[in-house]
Amino acid sequence: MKTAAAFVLAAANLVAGHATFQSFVIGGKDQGQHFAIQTPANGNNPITDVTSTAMVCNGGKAVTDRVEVASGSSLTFQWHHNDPATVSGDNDEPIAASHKGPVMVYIAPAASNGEGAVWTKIYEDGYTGGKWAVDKFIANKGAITIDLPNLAAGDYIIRPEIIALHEGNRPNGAQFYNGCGNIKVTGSGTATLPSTGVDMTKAYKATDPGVLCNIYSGLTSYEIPGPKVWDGASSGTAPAPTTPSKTAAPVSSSAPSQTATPTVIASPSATPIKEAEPATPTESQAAPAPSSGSGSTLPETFTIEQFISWLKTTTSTRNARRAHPRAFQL
Ligand SMILES: [Cu+2]
Repeated sequence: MKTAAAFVLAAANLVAGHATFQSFVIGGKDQGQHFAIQTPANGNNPITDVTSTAMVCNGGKAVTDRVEVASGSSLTFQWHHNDPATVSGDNDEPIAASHKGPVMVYIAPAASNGEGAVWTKIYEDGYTGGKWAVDKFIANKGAITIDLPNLAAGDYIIRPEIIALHEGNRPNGAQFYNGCGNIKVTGSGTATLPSTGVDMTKAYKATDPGVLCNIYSGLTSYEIPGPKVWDGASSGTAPAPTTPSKTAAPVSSSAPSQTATPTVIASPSATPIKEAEPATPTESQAAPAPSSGSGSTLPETFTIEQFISWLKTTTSTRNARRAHPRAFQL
């Protein structure tokens, strides 16, 4: 019974920990919730298949609105855990603290609709000085602020992204969060995007060191996945267009098996998933269960995500001796 109760809490928390991009902030002014933003079809749930079409714009519907922003100026993407954000008492606003990982921003010409090899990375922040980009994101209350390149005036789709690596120690455990919005760049910028960019369904591999990544192993450096940040992205004089940064070798047509069990599961109870935040357990400082080995033990205090990882590491052994081995399959 105890296990079942913990499982329900775990399921609730899985859904509770995520985030979505909800508004632009320009010159300190919020441009309106969902305005010029492709609201994701899948709520705040993560993407775990790096080849999914949701990697492009999170299944959001294209919108015709756009916000105006001057070339080379600062632009902020405001994210929240819930939509709309819970006013108070949400410990996972803007995202669960466990969701450590990098933050990146990509841009594409609006006419492309984001489809194909059209995306250029213009910002990234990974792990520096013992801090993850997500730690700063939380400190900034869900705001990601970048300086736009000195882009030529025109319409663009811009796409902030977070990768949460709290389960990145296992294949297809990393959680991808992205959202797209429309901007109309104004001003006299002259930089034009590289003619070829990356296709977001091919930008990462499940086995990239920055994706299949155990953040609990005392890592001292972190390799941000995907292409390099475009040199034209640095502000100042407009650079000559450069050849697109090389991405990893083309993903073979037989992508790695994506049959791994999905991370997000339906809550077994009928309780509403939103704000079903359990009072316990709190984020502990304890190291999580080891990533490998079926004999792992759960620390005395543990987070829900650690609990889930632990469940997974023990699944195979439990399978061997239980009559209903899939009961706790995540
Ligand atoms: Cu999450």
